[in-house]
Order: sequence, then structure tokens, then C-alpha cells
Amino acid sequence: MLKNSLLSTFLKFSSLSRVQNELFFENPYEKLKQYLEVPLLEEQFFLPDTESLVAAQELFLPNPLHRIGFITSGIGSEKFPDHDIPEVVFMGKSNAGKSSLLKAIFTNVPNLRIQTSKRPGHTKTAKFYQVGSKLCLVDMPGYGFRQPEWFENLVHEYFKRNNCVRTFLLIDGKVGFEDIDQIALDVLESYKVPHVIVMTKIDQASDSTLLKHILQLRNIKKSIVYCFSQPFMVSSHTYEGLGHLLAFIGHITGNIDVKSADIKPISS
Ligand SMILES: Nc1nc2c(ncn2[C@@H]2O[C@H](COP(=O)(O)OP(=O)(O)O)[C@@H](O)[C@H]2O)c(=O)[nH]1
Ligand SMILES: [Mg+2]
Repeated sequence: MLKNSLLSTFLKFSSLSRVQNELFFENPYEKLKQYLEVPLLEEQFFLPDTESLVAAQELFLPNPLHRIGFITSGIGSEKFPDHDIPEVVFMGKSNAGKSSLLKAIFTNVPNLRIQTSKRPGHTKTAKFYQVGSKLCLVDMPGYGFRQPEWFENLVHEYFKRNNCVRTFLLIDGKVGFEDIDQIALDVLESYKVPHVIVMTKIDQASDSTLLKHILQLRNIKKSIVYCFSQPFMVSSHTYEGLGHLLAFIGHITGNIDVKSADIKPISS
């Protein structure tokens, strides 16, 4: 089977053999394709090869020369790091799964604790995590229910800096895209920040629900300019789809050259 051959290729490539889970390498679109006679996406632009998936996994493995960890948190620019490392930021409704995604990404980093919560509104500040000197991931408070009163100002202050190369807008795969997410998209469009939609919790949604929500996104994307046309799908619990997402992050931050990708890394 494809996933077994991917797994053995990974073991051959990697000196670290720290496989989180074979689902890490899976492309969640594959299992949904079988239900449709027309392509699910007009085109799938981002299809990393195995080498890129392996490189993506290794980018998020720490070593003495590549420290991965928390740097700082804050609600205003005086607390934001003063560096010129490319940043990607995770935004989304409270409870969409932002902190869980960070936790999954950093699963191989010992002693890095990321708080997740069943209670919406747990994250109150922007939290910055460095991946060596290669890139920085930012966990934002959620919008919507129990949104902190300083949220809008925080977003404004954050985007005033020029570090952000891409915003990941997380949508709960069981819930789909809601009116409040449209407001968030409009805000990102107004800041002219490139963004991409990530469907989370795909382990909890049935295939038909996921299909419905992916197709729903097709209509939304017609009216926007800065959104990458391919949504990602991921589970932070099973790691399904995580490899593709990490390869994308590696690519857009100029750290992994994914040959087939029809998007420009920041270095170009
Ligand atoms: N089954 C499942 N649950 C998830 C996933 N991601 C997040 N959750 C759960 O959703 C809740 C909210 O997650 P959290 O990451 O704190 O959301 P945040 O408010 O966006 O940071 C927690 O109970 C998580 O365990 C996922 O991929 N699969
Ligand atoms: Mg959170």
C-alpha cells in the first residue's frame, strides 16, 4: 500500500526514525476523492513528494544547533520578538484547534508544554515559538466566544510588523465555515496578508461532513484574493495531513523546496 511504501521510504531517508504516526504522511484528499466524479479541487497545487515530507518532519525536530521552543507572549508590539525570521500565524474561532495544532507540530520537542482546552477562550495572548533560526510560529487568541477585549488591537499590532508570511485560518472540520470566519477573512484581505484555510479535527468529522465543508469553501474563495486556493485538512490527534501542512510551512518560509508547488517561497 502507498502509505507503507511512504513509511519505509521515510525510514530509509531519516537517521532519526522518530515516526509520529504513519497518518502523518497521508493526503486527506485521497480518501474523499472516491466519492466524487468531478475533482474536489479545481487543481491541487501543493503536492509534496516523500522527500519534502521527510524534510518537513526533520525541520520540526530539535537538536543542539536547532532550538525549538517558546520565546515570548504578549498582547502588544512591545512584547513581540524583534527578529527578521519569517513567521506564520494560526488564527481561528475559539476552540477551532489552534493550540492543539501547535502541540501536534511540536510533538517531538521534549519539555515544551502547550496548553489546550475544552473551554473556549483559553489562549489570551499571542504566543511565539521559534523553530531554530528558520521560522517562528504564532498562536493567536481565538475570535468569537470569549474573545479577549484586546483582540482587534492585538491583530492590528501584529500585522503592522512585516514578519508574517502566511496566516493559517483554522476552521473546525465538524462545524465548517461560519459568518464570523467570513469577517476574519475580510480582515485578512484588508491587511493584504496571504492566508490559507486549514480544516481541523478531521478525525471527528465524517467523510460526508468534510466533503460538504470543503465544497462550501469553494464558493467563498471566489470572492477573495489573498487566500491560497487549496485548503489543508488535518487532525492534531491522529496527525493525518500534518506532513502536508508542515511541508507547506517549510516551503513558504523558504526552508523546503517543494518542486511541484505553484506558489512562491518568500526567498524568491
Ligand atoms: N478529536 C480532535 N480534537 C481536537 C483536535 N484539535 C483540537 N481538538 C480539541 O478541541 C478543543 C479545543 O482545542 P484548542 O486547541 O484548545 O483550541 P483553540 O481554542 O483554537 O486553541 C480541545 O478539547 C482539543 O482537544 C483534533 O484534531 N481532533
Ligand atoms: Mg488556544
